[in-house]
Amino acid sequence: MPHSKPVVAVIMGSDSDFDIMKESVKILKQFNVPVNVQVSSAHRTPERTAAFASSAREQGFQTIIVGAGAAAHLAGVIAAHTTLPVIAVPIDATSMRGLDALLSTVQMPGGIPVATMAIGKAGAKNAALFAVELLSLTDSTLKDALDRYRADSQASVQKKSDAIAKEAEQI
Ligand code: RP5
Repeated sequence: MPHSKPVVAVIMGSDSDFDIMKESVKILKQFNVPVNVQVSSAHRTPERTAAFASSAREQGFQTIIVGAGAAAHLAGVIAAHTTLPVIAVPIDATSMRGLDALLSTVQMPGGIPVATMAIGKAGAKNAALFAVELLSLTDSTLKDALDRYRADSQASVQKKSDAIAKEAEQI
């Protein structure tokens, strides 16, 4: 599976975004979803960005995750060139701590949707889980894997709760 054709692209505006966007890559790899990772900027490499987005469906991609900080127009630009689902992660890259990227990304005018996640690592993780959820609509193996992921997450909360209850008894 890791050698199959990528179905999800993770695009970021700068290599400085990778520390956050690797959270998306980790989740996609955990679910054995073939992923293509690229740096492409809406303002520094506009032609490259448009060329990728315009041909993404043809290339076999089913969804695109986009991370960008500052005046973050990358997800909107990519969405303008494709009708594939675009999932965005606003990144904390300036003194505005990601609020600039969040507002630039989430406030898309009607007609060109961008599904915007939370700022930072939680958003990058959820972007990948959301992509897996989309893929699971037509892939029952991924649906089963998501069910297992949720069950594991519930079990880990139960474990933490038991540990805290035990610690509280000692106070
Ligand atoms: C955005 O500007 C990038 O997505 C990044 O978050 C931010 C800063 O980029 P660098 O100056 O670190 O390349 O375009």
